[in-house]
Amino acid sequence: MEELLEKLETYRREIRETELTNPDAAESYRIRFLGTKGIVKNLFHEMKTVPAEKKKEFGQILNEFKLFAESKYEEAKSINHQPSTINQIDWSLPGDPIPLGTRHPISLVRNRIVEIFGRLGFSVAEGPEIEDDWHNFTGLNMPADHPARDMQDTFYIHQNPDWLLRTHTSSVQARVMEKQKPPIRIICPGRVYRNETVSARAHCFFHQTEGLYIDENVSFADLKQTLYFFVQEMFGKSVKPRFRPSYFPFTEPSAEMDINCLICGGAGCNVCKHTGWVEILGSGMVHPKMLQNFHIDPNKYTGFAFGMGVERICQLKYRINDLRLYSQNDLRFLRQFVAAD
Ligand code: 2NL
Repeated sequence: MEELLEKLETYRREIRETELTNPDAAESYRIRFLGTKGIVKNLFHEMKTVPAEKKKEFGQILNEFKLFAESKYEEAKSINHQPSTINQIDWSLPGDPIPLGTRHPISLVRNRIVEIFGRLGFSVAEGPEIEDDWHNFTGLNMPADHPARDMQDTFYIHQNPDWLLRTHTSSVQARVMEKQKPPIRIICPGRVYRNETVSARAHCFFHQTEGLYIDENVSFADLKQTLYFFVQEMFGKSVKPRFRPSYFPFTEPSAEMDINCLICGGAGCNVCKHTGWVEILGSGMVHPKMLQNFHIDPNKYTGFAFGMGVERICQLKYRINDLRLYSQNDLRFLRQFVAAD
């Protein structure tokens, strides 16, 4: 009995003096003291040698010793837990890359158009893609027998023959003229729909940006200078623009603007159809009938308007030869584009 108590005291000292600062030390300690063949188990076996009248007292002492040995181990486990994980992490490793997307080329070009006209005081106006006949056609001087209204060209909504998918963003300008008095200086970027068979050159939806400027004394000179400024900012100062007379139902007079072909530099290619020139937008002075339709006095106000296809500008800027690429979501295509400036 005396001998056993002495042994216990030695073990207590050993436990107090053991430092369990790493998982390996804690594990050897556990095996030595708390394992199935460990010291605690052996001491309980030695109960057999203790005289019957001392068994109760010694049992208590042994139980206390067992708790003491266990608490040392539990404490070591909780302290070691965190440091051991920290030691396993290599903090010098670079982090996982967060994949960054890129802007769609149509968005890049649209944003650039908006930014350039923004510097001239144009603000962005938006409107619905499902339109009614008045805002898309009739109000815009396109009467019932106009060829663009043909079922072949326009997507109509089954439930109501007055509803359709807008064929141009002029409908947005119509909505602004309806609500706002001049001066009006807006740019309308948006998606438009036409009933076309999809090919490299045609798509059933594409993107337009139209502009409208109505105020007193707005002249054709303002129109030309605004659009010259735009192409120079878009394609660089060396771009060569030219105007050609044209016809649109919403404008009179009307003009189309060409620039020298940036794909072949004038040598002749498919994009410019071997002429050296590519058409980039349509424009003109707002037709007085349109102003009247929206209760704007044509004797007091004049205006100019223009419209361009974003895909076409994009084609010239980034040399994209197939319209279908814009909507196929092929990452090999989409990852190539960064804002030019
Ligand atoms: C083109 C031609 C054009 C307009 C769009 C317009 C809109 C209103 C009033 C007057 Cl509300 N004009 N828009 C005018 C001339 C041409 O677009 O070829 N676009 C791709």
